[in-house]
Amino acid sequence: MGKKARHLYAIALGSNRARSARLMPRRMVEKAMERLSREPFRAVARSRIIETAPLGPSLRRYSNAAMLIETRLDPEEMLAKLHRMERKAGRHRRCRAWSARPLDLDIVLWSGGMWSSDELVIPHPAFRERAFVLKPLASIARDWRDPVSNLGMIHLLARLKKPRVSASSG
Ligand code: A4P
Ligand code: MG
Repeated sequence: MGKKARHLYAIALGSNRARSARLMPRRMVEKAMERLSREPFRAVARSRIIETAPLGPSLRRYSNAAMLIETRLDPEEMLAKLHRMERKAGRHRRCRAWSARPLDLDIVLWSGGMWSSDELVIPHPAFRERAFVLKPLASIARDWRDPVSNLGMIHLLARLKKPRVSASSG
């Protein structure tokens, strides 16, 4: 029968804990980018790696980046692969949310539009509020539109930078 279809994914990468003295966060992200460029993946675009201030209780700065990846893996298979990579990088799933982690790999968007299961929601529910995701992503996928808001990455990023009148301070 026919081969499985090719899909395009936008992946956000982050790290804020050194695995060892030789594997600092930036290097962790670099290594993950290298892995995401080999079978069963094809790297379509890689952003620069940027240093960002932590959002949340962690005190360590993050290294963040984004990639566009082509693969025949479907979203659940993709998530399983990313989890395996996180584990290999020394991440323990039971550690509490928001804690420092050697590697965090999130699926932000995919070419199939929206996806929702118990395990996985695409677009990633929080990405519109996160400059550390939007900034690198806008640099490699400026014309990709969020299927929920119908806004492009540049627009989402600009909206985030604009001061808003709202109840929440910050
Ligand atoms: N999951 C659902 N949808 C998705 C998706 N689209 N992509 C599920 C990936 N995973 C998805 O993930 C928990 C579960 O979410 C997964 O098992 C999957 O089934 P997780 O990575 O363990 O945790 P989380 O939901 O990502 O929450 P966590 O770890 O509390 O924090 P976040 O939201 O990932 O944020 N500051 C800076 N500057 N840079 C950062 O990269 N990252 C975080 C972590 C906090 N502050 C940061 C940064
Ligand atoms: Mg995550």
